Amino acid sequence: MKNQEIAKIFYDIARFLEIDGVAFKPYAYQKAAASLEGLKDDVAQLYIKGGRKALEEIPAIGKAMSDHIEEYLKTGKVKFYEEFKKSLPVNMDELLRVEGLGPKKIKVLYQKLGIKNIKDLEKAVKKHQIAPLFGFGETTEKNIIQGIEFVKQNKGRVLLQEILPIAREVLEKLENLKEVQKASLAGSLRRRKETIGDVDFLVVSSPEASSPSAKKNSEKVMDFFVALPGVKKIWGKGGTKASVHMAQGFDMDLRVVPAKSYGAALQYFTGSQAHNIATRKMAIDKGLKLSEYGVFSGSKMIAGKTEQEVYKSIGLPYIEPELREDTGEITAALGGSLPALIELKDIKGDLHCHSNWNGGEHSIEVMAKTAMERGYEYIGISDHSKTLKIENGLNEGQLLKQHEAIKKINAKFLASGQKFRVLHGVEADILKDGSIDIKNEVLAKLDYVIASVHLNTKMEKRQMMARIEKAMKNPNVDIIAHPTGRIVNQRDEYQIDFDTMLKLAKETGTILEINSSARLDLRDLYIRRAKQEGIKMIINTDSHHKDQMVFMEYGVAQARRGWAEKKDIINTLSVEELLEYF
Ligand code: DGT
Ligand code: CA
Ligand code: CA
Ligand code: ZN
Repeated sequence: MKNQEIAKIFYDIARFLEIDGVAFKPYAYQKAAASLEGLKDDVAQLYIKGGRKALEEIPAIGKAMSDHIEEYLKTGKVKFYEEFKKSLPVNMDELLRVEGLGPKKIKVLYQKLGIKNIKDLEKAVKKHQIAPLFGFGETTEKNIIQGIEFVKQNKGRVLLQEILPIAREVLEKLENLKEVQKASLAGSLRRRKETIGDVDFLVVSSPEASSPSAKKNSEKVMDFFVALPGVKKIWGKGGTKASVHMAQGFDMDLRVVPAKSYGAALQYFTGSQAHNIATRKMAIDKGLKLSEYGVFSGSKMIAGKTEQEVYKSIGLPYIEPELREDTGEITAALGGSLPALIELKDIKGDLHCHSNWNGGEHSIEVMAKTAMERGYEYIGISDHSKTLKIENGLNEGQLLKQHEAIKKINAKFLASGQKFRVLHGVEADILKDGSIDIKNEVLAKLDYVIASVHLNTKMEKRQMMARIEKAMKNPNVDIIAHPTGRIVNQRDEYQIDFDTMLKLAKETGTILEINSSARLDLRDLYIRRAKQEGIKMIINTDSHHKDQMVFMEYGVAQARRGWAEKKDIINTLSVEELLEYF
């Protein structure tokens, strides 16, 4: 599909326009790009069938955008875009990964110092050439140095959200092969780590691997695997092991194991390595040997078929993959105090959703319908507030109007005998001084209030904590969204002191959000500490499009990695309980 390619071009054009200081237009391109990304149909097909008219019917696509799309479909290029690129021939994607650098600064760096990529940037930093530039200074240079470090550390690891859907598709294809009896994800993906080095699959081929024809079957699986669409390079292919490089930029490993060893192999290849070392040691202490082939007492195999059986044989209950990091799960397992982890089905609603009243894509009704289809009992609409101009944030008057609109929608649900409820919230900005950008009398009318830091994020720790303290102490504020500001693979957290944040949350009864988007904020270790302190959390998706509500799964996975149980997460409550809580 060409949709993604064109969306990427639109995003890039938006950046170029931003650099040139063009008003409004960048936003139009961003909206068009997002619309293409969310589109189920292939634009090329739409164009073939319906021509220009069909293109202009795509949401957020006007005349100019249709011109670009048509040109791209015909020539593979967009001239408007090519000219921008010529004027600024830098690796924009790479440089933008450096926190502290925006498109405008990148242009200055190119014009003044000829910087085209991170390598050039590093050289310039070493020579201390950045700080003296107009508009940069010592602080910016320091931020850039940190930003480069961050990019380097995270190199090559792909976001869970990006990779899991692709891996699942492959898994399904494997499962559908008649030569495959059983298949599973393994490795960090099964543990749902927030970033993934490579994808690991484990397969039992049918019939039994010990029968004479088994080898052939496992070879067929190998052949299929290395011929999957998207495979760009084959690192290796043997009788039971294959490894490939995908066009999307990551590797995938596949192993075929005999059914009698499946549990042991799954345990081994799920990892983590640290967890494996700990379990192997437990086996040794019992006079046993644990390997990817099974659990052995001398030469006798005593377990291996299932993971349950493997754990049991070394004296442990089953341990959920998300816990397998050797961070106390073995001790907890031995003491019978493993957490009963929260599950996706426990979630009764999503309270951080945006509508087209602000920068979201869909009406409140469409978002509500999507939530119902997910089996939720409620959805919370929390549009941005006026400070966030890029999102068309709402002011007091608009919020009050929205309140009436939501009342009407709820009246309709009630009239049709449906239990479903739309709750009205807001995602209000925490200003530099910690005050909320919406008047308290309006906040008080809403069902709940989310407060977040979006702007002025480069503050000293003490200032930032004072800012957050003031926000939490506002009696109208119920939830702090994405509390630390980090974005996986993109941005480190703000200068915060998490202990203080927990203390304040406890004092004020403020709920901390686990944001399911690429932020995955809170991160797992913070979730665990919040839980230990008895702080309540909420798992939200921050959806700006109805299709993003499926991201709930990732927030839940993150919560599980943080040992969270149902009782720790408030959107497992019924709507009545929840409203009472607020
Ligand atoms: P990744 O791919 O970097 O996100 O992380 P993993 O955990 O998926 O690591 P990977 O793909 O290298 O290996 C998959 C699992 O196989 C790993 O979690 C544990 C196991 N494993 C691999 N190599 C070793 C090893 O040298 N020792 C032990 N104990 N286990 C290993
Ligand atoms: Ca892996
Ligand atoms: Ca691997
Ligand atoms: Zn939001």
